[in-house]
Amino acid sequence: MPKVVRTTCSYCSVGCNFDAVYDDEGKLVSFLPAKDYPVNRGSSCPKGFHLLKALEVPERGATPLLRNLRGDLEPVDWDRAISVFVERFKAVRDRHGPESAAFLSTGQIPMEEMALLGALFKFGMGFVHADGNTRQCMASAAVAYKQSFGFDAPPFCYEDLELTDLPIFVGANPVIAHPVLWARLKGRAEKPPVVVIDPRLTKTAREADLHMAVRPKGDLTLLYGLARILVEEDWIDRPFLEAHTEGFEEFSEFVRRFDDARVEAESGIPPARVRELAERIRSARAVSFWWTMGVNQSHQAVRTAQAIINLCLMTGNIGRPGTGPNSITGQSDAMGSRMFSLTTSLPAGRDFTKEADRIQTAAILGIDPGRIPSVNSLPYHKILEAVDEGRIKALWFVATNPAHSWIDKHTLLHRLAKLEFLVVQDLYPGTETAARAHLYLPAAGSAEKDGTMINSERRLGAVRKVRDAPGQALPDFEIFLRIARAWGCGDLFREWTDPEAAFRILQRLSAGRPCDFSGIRGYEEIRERGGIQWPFPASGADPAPQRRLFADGRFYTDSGRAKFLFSEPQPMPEVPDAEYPFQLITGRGSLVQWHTQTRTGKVAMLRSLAPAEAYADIHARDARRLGIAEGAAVRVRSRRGEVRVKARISDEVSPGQVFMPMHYPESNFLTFPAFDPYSAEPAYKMGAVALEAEP
Ligand SMILES: Nc1nc2c(c(=O)[nH]1)N[C@H]1C(S)=C(S)[C@@H](COP(=O)(O)OP(=O)(O)OC[C@H]3O[C@@H](n4cnc5c(=O)[nH]c(N)nc54)[C@H](O)[C@@H]3O)O[C@H]1N2
Ligand SMILES: Nc1nc2c(c(=O)[nH]1)N[C@H]1C(S)=C(S)[C@@H](COP(=O)(O)OP(=O)(O)OC[C@H]3O[C@@H](n4cnc5c(=O)[nH]c(N)nc54)[C@H](O)[C@@H]3O)O[C@H]1N2
Ligand code: SF4
Ligand SMILES: [Mo]
Repeated sequence: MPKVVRTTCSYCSVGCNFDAVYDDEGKLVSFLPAKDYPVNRGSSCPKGFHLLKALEVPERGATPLLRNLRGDLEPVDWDRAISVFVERFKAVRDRHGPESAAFLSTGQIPMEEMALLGALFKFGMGFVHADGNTRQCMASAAVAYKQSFGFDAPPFCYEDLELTDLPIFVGANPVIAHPVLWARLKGRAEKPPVVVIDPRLTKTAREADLHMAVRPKGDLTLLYGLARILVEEDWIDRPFLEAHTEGFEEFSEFVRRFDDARVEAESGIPPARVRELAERIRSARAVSFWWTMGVNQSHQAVRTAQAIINLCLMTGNIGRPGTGPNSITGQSDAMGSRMFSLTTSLPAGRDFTKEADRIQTAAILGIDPGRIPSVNSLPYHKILEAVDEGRIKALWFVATNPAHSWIDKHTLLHRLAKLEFLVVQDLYPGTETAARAHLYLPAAGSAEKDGTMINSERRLGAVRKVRDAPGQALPDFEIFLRIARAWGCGDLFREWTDPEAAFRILQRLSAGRPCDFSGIRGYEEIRERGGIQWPFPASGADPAPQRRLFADGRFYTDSGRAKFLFSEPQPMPEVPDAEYPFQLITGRGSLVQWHTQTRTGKVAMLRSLAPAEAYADIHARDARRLGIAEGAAVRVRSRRGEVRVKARISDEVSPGQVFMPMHYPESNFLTFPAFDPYSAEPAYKMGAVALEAEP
């Protein structure tokens, strides 16, 4: 019998599983999508299929690297790397206090590692500030759910895609970003009509029955306009509203201002189309909304997400099969990070600022409550402002590449250059961020270690070691433990001997919380059951393999009711004008490219399927007017910077729009640093630019 090890893909949040099969000599002979895993059922996309390829490259970091006096990164052993790490962070803390350093992490490492990092940095090393790249991605959805439902609780299971009569995608392009989910929808025998709300004619929009090419950030007005029609026509679920929600009367009063004329002026969608969608919502038995970055990355993201939630609440499209206001997350473990990274909240949604929560957390962890900071961390952009102002002197980046991915890159690079100490922990020493580090720590990748990740439908999936890490590269978990011991706080982490021991600690932290998974017997049971969705409490767990939340209409707020939250739409902070006449949109460009391409860019097969150089999609009419030919070099300028890329004449954009994929280092030189007021998520999908043909 050949040995088989099953692991979770560490690219997107769909959470596909793969089987690594070994021959009798222990040699890995195949790596294939798991046939009986309930998420992907034997299918996958090319990224996951080539997951191991990105790890098997010579560019991997095999030893720690320390910047020497000549300014070069030079190999050192782990003892030296860890002692420099501890010495420098201690020096910063002793001189400037507990608020003078921060870590910025990810949604792409297992939750056991994430939790250890947070606990080490805050309770062990005694610092206050930390955030994740999930801020770039999911913060708006997390805050929207928390405010409306009382907990960050995406209510759906993937099966809802197979049960819905009317899936409505808002600011989402799953054909390239969540391909296996898209395939599950498209694989249905009876095809439901699909609605896509996106300013671009994306690959997803092309397959829609109704594509609403909304004006960028016009969604909020459009969604309020829809709500107004539903109220006026009384196409609402009164019994549900009365039994399970609060604030509907105020909301129905508020949406009266969104008459046809206003909705058309602000969203660009004509009244007949808005009414058509309202009628479809009214006549469908099970309506579901699926949103991602077109909603989350905006100056009014939280309210836009809540406008979707409100539509579901008022029509009773929640808690039933095929319904829901469903935010699909981005990274493989974004949900684990939201629950356990100890960045903006204590584990399992507890609050740093509440004494009772600190005491409870300390008791479960067996530590002194005085070790837990009583203030919240600054959000990502405020951490960077503090670097600029000299209040933060040291940063530690774990599994993220912000020198490429953060908004308004010139400003970011200027700030990174001010740091006294910059540590980057990554698979590769050549990332744009690692290349700027004083100290680089080589990490093992997901298929080189053990742990757990939580996918978009709240399913805990197992990450398992299927190959050895190169050279001296170590699992992040082991790096954190070594730092803890060298810092002198190893005692606090006595119980955190390995990832599965850490998992048991996280189970205790989850007990009694909405995300309770204390009923799982251990890693083996996650594997046996094909992943397990939270909640899965120690007593009374529902063993059904597909579960959704709120079937009983009870929410996690104090009153048990869901809240209607809304506010007046705000103008975009930067709009096209005579000098910068084009609307910039950024996002995913292809199925085979992952973010900053540190991984997918190293796999020949994937590289061959995407453009090698940065490009901008331009509508034919604009290209003609500006004398720009297909493939020609163009200069794209914003008030933040200027880049040279290739022109791609495309009908995916409308006249007046320019789309640039985020996978190339050029895009974020142009983006405008605006942030949602509640979630502090960057508004990557806006900004005004000018275009010129290069001579
Ligand atoms: N192949 C691939 N897959 C990925 C990733 C990857 O890098 N590559 N990344 C993963 C991650 S972390 C994430 S977060 C997800 C992101 O997945 P998606 O959110 O689906 O991807 P994006 O392209 O960022 O944005 C989606 C759409 O938002 C639209 N949009 C822009 N502005 C607006 C607006 O104002 N209103 C509306 N309605 N739409 C707007 C854009 O035109 C775009 O088509 O993908 C995940 N999957
Ligand atoms: N203009 C624009 N910018 C954007 C976006 C956009 O739509 N437009 N989208 C934003 C979004 S949604 C996201 S999520 C971010 C993503 O931005 P980033 O997080 O910066 O992107 P990645 O390329 O995924 O970087 C992850 C890094 O982690 C490393 N890594 C992988 N596995 C491990 C591990 O196990 N351990 C360690 N230590 N390292 C590991 C990889 O090598 C890689 O360098 O980008 C954001 N930036
Ligand atoms: S769809 Fe997502 S989880 Fe599945 S194989 Fe592709 S990248 Fe991995
Ligand atoms: Mo993301």
